[in-house]
Amino acid sequence: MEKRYYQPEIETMPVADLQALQSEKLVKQVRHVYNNVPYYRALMEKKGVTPDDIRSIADLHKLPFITKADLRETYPDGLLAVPKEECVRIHSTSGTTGKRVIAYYTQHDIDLWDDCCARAIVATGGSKKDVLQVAYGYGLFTGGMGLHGGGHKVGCMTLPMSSGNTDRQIQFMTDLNATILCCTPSYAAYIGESLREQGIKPEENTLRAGIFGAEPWTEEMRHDIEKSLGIKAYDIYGLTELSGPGVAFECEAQTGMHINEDHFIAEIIDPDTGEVLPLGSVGELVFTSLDKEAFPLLRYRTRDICRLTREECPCGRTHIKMCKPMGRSDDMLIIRGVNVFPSQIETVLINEGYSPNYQILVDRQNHNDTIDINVELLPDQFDDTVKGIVQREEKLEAALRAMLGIGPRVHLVAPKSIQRSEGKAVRVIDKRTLH
Ligand code: DLL
Repeated sequence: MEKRYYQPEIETMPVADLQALQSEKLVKQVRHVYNNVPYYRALMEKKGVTPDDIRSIADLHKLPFITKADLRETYPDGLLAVPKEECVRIHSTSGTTGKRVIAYYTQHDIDLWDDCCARAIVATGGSKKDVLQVAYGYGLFTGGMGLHGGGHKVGCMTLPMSSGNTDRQIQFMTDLNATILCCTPSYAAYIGESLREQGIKPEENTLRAGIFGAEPWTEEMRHDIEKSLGIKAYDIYGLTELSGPGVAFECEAQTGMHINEDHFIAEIIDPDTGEVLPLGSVGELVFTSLDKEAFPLLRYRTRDICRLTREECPCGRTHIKMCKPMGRSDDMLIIRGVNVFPSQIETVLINEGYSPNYQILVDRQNHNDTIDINVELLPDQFDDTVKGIVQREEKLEAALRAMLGIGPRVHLVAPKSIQRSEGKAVRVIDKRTLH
C-alpha cells in the first residue's frame, strides 16, 4: 500500500510518544482553561479538582464533562479563553433547537485546523496536482472553510463552490477537471444523480476521490456514490465545537477514521452513567481539545454513538480509529419502546435496490407510535403496475421489520418527488414533538 502523509512524523508517531505528548499538552491546557474561563473553574471546583490533580492523561477522568447545555448557557462568549481581540474568526453550529453554539478561533487555531483537513486530503492521495471542488456550505458552517483551508495547505487548486447550484457544480467540475469532490454524502448522491440525468457517464468525469462527511451515511450509500461518480469515497468527521471537519478522517484502508490524536483525546463513555468504557466498547464519544487557544473544551460530550479501536493500520498511521458514528444518542428514535436509528433504515433500502432518497415520518395515533417511510422509486422501477408496487411495498416492509423489530408502513413515491439536500439531509420528521 502506498504511504501518503501530510505530517508523517506526527501521523506515524509511536503510540507511547503520542500519549506522552498528549499528557504534556493536557497539563498545559487544563491550566489555560482554569486560569482563563471562570465558568470552567467553577465546574472544576464543584468536582473538587484543581490543575495540580492533572499530571497525565491517566487523570483525565477526574475532570468534569462539558455538554451542549453548558455551551448554550454560556452563549455567546462565556467559554472564551483568550481576549476577544486575539480571535480572527467564528463559526457556528447548524443546530435547529435552542441557541446556536458559537466557536471562536485564533489564527493558530485556524492553522492547526487547516493542517487536520490537509491530512485528510493527503490521505486520499491529494497533492498540489489536484483540483479540489469544495461543495460544502461556506459561511458559519465549518465544512466549506475547513476543507478550503486544508486545500490551500496541500497546494491544491481549490474551487470555493459552496453548496447548491448543481448545474454550475457540474459545469465547473467538467470544465476545470476537478479531481476531488468535498460535500455531504447526500449532496454527493444528488450530484451523481444529476450527472446521470445529463448523460455524463461516471468514467467521463475527472473526479477520482470524494471527502464526504458532516452527517451519518452507511457503507451501502458509500458504494452507491462510488458507483455513480466513479470515485473512491472517503469519510471525514468533525464538529464545530472542536474546530470543524478533520477531527478524524479515513485513510486508504477505510476501516475507520483516524482521530488526530496530537490535537484531540477521545474517550467512550456510557451515556447514562458517564462511566469511561474500555477500548472497543460502544458508547458516547467524548473529546478533549489539546491545542485550542480560543475555545478549548475538556471532555466535551458529543452525543455521537461510536466505537474506538487501536488495531495496527496498514496505512502506517498510529492514531486511534473511530468507526462511522452509529447515530447520535439524541437522533435515536424510540418507537413503541424500540430504539431505531435512521442508518438501519437506509441500509435496508439500499440493500433492497432503492435510492437513498427517503423520509421517515413518525407520529402518534390513538396513543400508539406510528412510523411511515416514503421511499423514492428509481426511474426504471416506476412503470410498474399497482399490484407490482403493492408487492414491492410489502417486501420492503418485511425486510424493515426483520431489521428493526417493528413494522413501518412503506409508501413508494415517484422518482424525484422527495426534496434533495445540498447540505445535511433532513431524513426524519417526528410529529410527536409537535403535538
Ligand atoms: O458537520 C463538521 C463537518 C463538516 C464534518 C464537513 C465533516 C465534514 P457540525 O455542523 O457541528 O459540524 O455537526 C457535527 O455532525 O457531532 C456528528 O453528529 C455529525 N457528523 C459530522 N461528521 C460526520 C460523519 C460538522 N462523517 C455533527 N459521519 C457531529 C456521521 C457526522 N456523522
